[in-house]
Order: sequence, then C-alpha cells, then structure tokens
Amino acid sequence: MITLFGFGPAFDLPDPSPFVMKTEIQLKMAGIAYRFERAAPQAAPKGKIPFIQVGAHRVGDSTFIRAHVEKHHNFDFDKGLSTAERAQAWAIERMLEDHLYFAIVNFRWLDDENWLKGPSHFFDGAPEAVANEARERVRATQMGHGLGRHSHDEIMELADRSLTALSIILSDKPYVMGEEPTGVDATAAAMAAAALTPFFTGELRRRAERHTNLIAYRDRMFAQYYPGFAKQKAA
Ligand SMILES: N[C@@H](CCC(=O)N[C@@H](CS)C(=O)NCC(=O)O)C(=O)O
Repeated sequence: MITLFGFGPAFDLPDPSPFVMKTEIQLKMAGIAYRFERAAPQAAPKGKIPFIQVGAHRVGDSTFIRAHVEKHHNFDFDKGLSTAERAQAWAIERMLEDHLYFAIVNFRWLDDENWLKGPSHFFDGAPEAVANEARERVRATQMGHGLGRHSHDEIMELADRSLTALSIILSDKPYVMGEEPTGVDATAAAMAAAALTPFFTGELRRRAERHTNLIAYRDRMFAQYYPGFAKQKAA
C-alpha cells in the first residue's frame, strides 16, 4: 500500500500544496489505494512535500511519483494522446508548476495580510523567529527563481499570462487535453484551486476569478476527485 505524505487540509483546500493535490488526484485517476499521512518537508527524501513510501522505498517529487505509478502500476495517464499532445501537456504542466506556482507562493507568503492569515500559522507554538526565518527562506527562493525580483504589479502581470494561457487552452473543453482527463489535469486543477481559494484575498485571486471557465473546471474536477470536499464546501 502506498503512503502519501502531505500537509493535510488548510486554506480551504484539501492540501495547501498544489503538488500534494496533484499527486492525490493522480493516485485517484489511476485507481490506486493509498493512505495519507502528514509530514514536514524535513522528513522528505528531497526536502519537499509530497513524497510517497512503498515498503522501504521512498519517492520524492510529484513528477517522479507519477513516473513510479506509470512504471509499477502500468498506468498511462496520457492514454489516447499523440506524441505531440503529450509534449504539449508537459509544457502546460511546466508553465503551471515552474511559473504560476511561484506567483501563488509569492501571493501567500510575501503579502503581509495573506502571510498573517495563512502560512504564519504553520509555525503556531514556535518562537516568532522560526516563522520569520521560514518566510525569509521563501523570499530567498523567490529571488533565486527570479520571480521575486519583479515588482508586485509585474508578478501579477506574469501570473495573469499563465492563468490566461490555461484558460484559453482549456477553452470550453471538459478537460485540458479534450474529452477525457489526463495527467496534466491533476496539475491544472490543483493550481487553479490554489489560485482561486477564497481563503486568500488580493490581486492573484481576483485575476484567477476573471476566468469563469477555470472556476467551472476546478468545481468539475473537485466534484470528480474530491467529492467529499466539494460537497462540504458547497454546504
Ligand atoms: N517539484 C516538486 C515541488 C514540491 C514543492 O515545492 N513542495 C513545497 C510545498 S508546495 C515544499 O515542500 N516546500 C518546502 C520547502 O521548500 O522547504 C514536486 O513536484 O513535488
């Protein structure tokens, strides 16, 4: 049995990490039974969440977890896609994970109001210095990535381009690549949910909410893969 290590529900989401939601959705897509356990990044093989454990074997990083499922459970997340479509799906995934994600982190951690409401509470009970150090590490990572070097307005402009690109690519299709869900939908739904969560306030969420097809897509994907969570939110 696979154990998936994540953070657990927060920020009105099944998990604050879009990578955990991605992996959880992919395990559900593949019909694989798993247990969920909470863990801190320090416990992860690559220092980042999610990771999985199967017996004594641990796999870190959502993309390598997907590769593990494809190899060991003989499941093709992109079944029915041509080679060119698989390449497009990979490019979309990279845009969301290596670009939009960093704008979401910036919005949550470096905006004072969102920080106080959200990520600062990861450190409840710890000395304030621990929370401040973690926030400074995120600031340094943002600088290393490059996104954090831009002004707030420039970051929002760049985030908007990725949100708009996803919205245009999705168009009025039920799923990113067409009529059936494929691997990239796990990332796209997770990132859309992370950007749209009503928990945080500000420009990024406002810009995401302009794309009504992304809201409908998030709702559709959650009804399918997180039915309990979707119902609870609707109640
Ligand atoms: N490429 C990784 C990214 C995972 C990632 O960035 N996880 C974040 C949470 S969303 C994390 O664990 N951050 C803790 C840290 O960097 O210390 C994946 O696809 O799993």
